Amino acid sequence: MSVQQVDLANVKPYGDTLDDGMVQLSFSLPVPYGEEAREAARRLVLKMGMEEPNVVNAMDLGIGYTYFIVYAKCQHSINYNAIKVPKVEVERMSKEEVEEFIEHQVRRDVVILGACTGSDAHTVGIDAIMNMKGFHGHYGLERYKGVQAYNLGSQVENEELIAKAIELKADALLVSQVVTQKDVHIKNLTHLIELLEAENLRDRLVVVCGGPRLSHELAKELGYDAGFGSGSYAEDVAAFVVHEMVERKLV
Ligand code: B12
Repeated sequence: MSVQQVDLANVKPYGDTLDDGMVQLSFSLPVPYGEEAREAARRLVLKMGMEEPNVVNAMDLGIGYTYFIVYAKCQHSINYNAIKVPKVEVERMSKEEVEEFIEHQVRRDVVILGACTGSDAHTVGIDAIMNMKGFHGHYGLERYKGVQAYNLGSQVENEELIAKAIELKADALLVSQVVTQKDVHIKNLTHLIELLEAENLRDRLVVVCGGPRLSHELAKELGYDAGFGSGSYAEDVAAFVVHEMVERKLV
């Protein structure tokens, strides 16, 4: 069987055969379940510029709402070759390599404070990075030799995080933001940087944020040293923090 060559300058969605454009969409409409609802979904997908919409599932959500799954054909393609995504540029290191780096390059314990800040109550992300047991088989920072890791939990006010950073002489702050409704994360993350600047602490700390809807690009825009999204592990952020400390002579 010969494998068809992919044209990376014109990449299209793939369902059955290469370049067939097949996509699956799911959405809800505030209309009662029925044939008119299915037709409304079909027409909406056509308006999105898709071709051959096929409403494969419609589900009554009650109180006049319907949920749909629609298959359709996308006509657009993208030039994959032209994509440049700003990423944290640091060589990947294992836990043991980070520990060795700390021993030989930092030569003292690294104090890292983490919290999910503001009204955000999602602890699982910051726990995945910090807690001893870690996530997906990747141990968290609490288990690292040479790292003093303090996980303050969730709903931590920025002022409280800064007070702890001063008390514990932190080297790095790890801020988790999971809720992004009404851009609450932007306001909260910006507020922290403003407070750090007002306290003359910004330059003395490595400040990193993370969460499923955060990118490195957004983090940099907001004044952070780095941003980590879904699928990050403790060693990713640890490698960044220790390299940054050495580079900025914070050791
Ligand atoms: C569990 C959960 C909850 C639990 C949280 C329990 C707890 N102790 O954490 C409870 C029930 C409390 C909850 C409440 C709410 N939730 Co909720 N929740 C979830 C859910 C199902 C899973 C989140 C999770 O645990 N993911 C697993 C972790 C491991 O992934 P992660 O957070 O992405 O973390 C990884 C990376 O992002 C990164 N990372 C994260 N933080 C950091 C920080 C740093 C420094 C670094 C380096 C990396 C990093 O590393 C982690 C590991 O790779 C998501 C939906 C989903 N499937 O994602 C909704 C979700 C996050 N919740 C949502 C909402 C809206 C809410 C509520 C507002 C609902 C409500 N109306 O009350 C409340 C908010 C309460 C509050 N004040 O914050 C929305 C957020 C939408 C948005 N865009 O803002 C989601 C996406 C659900 C949805 N589809 O609507 N929720």
